[in-house]
Amino acid sequence: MDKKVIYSAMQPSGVPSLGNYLGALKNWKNLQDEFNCIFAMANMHAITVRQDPSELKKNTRNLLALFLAIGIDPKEHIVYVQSDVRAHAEMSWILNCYTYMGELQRMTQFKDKSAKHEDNINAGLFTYPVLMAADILLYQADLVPVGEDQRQHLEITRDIAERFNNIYGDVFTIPEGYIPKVGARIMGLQNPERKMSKSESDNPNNVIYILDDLNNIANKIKRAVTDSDTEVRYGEDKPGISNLLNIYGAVTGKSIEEAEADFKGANYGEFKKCVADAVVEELRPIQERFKEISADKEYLNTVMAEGAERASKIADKTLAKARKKVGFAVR
Ligand code: AQP
Repeated sequence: MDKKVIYSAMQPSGVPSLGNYLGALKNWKNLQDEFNCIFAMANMHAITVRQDPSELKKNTRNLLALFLAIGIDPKEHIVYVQSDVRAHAEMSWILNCYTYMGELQRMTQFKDKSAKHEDNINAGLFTYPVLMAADILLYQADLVPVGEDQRQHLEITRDIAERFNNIYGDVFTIPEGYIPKVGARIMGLQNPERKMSKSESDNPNNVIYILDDLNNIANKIKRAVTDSDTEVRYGEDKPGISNLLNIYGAVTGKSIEEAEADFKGANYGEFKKCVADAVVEELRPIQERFKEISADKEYLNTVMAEGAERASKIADKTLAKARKKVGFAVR
């Protein structure tokens, strides 16, 4: 029987954060045996926020090297740069015409990002979820492994696909979300009320970037805000400690209850040291492999070219189907 298809993407809008890693990348790696995977560097999404062109190029290559460093196998699976596959832009336009303004106005990411980038509330930021729907639907994905913050975008993807299928018959597979139990929403270390984001630059101590110096990572964790209590316990009244428990659980593969049990009677200093050690040991081999892979420019070029070709073949097939349905000429 054919394996099911997994699709996921990440924006090269900076160095991925520990949130991106625990909410998405770590799971991508583990899903490779069971599924046919397609992973993208979503640079078309990244330009919804102003990017420096040479930085964007560099971040895109680094993101590819990171995908490979965490263990994504580009021979077995497809890894590509979004803008290398033209079908995304075209499908996105078609789907825009099957998406309502009211639906897009409800998206919390649009509200958050427009508040953050008041000087550049562009139409791309507003229609971001439609491009994301095009990404997923072009590859007839069964499952989409994402963090909690993308749940709403996944729901709108399903709504758009169902609407289109209801009019034209079965064009798109309706995708399911695949959101991890632990690690789906990693919060800032200094502000555990807000999610950790790779593009946040105001307070570097709030975010762990997965290519940060390892000593620096340990120090950021040791400086993370906690509370005036002494108990290592998960709870709404303890956002800082809960976030660290979540990080520890996601890194070690333990449930929150198991993580709490590990620190029964421990003080905050001991607890933070264990969390820091676990994160550092998780990231150390990834950083080492990243250094090797990112130095091999020719290899990265080959992976990108092959990925673009393989992804285009699948995407073009779905695009042709949709074009025919809406009454465009089949090329
Ligand atoms: N804090 C988080 N905890 C768990 N998962 C997270 N993800 C993002 N932040 C967290 C997951 O990472 C994947 C890739 O995200 P993205 O690059 O497409 O965009 P994003 O969700 O907007 O991530 P950032 O880091 O906040 O990027 P910027 O700062 O550029 O907007 C997704 O699966 C996401 O759920």
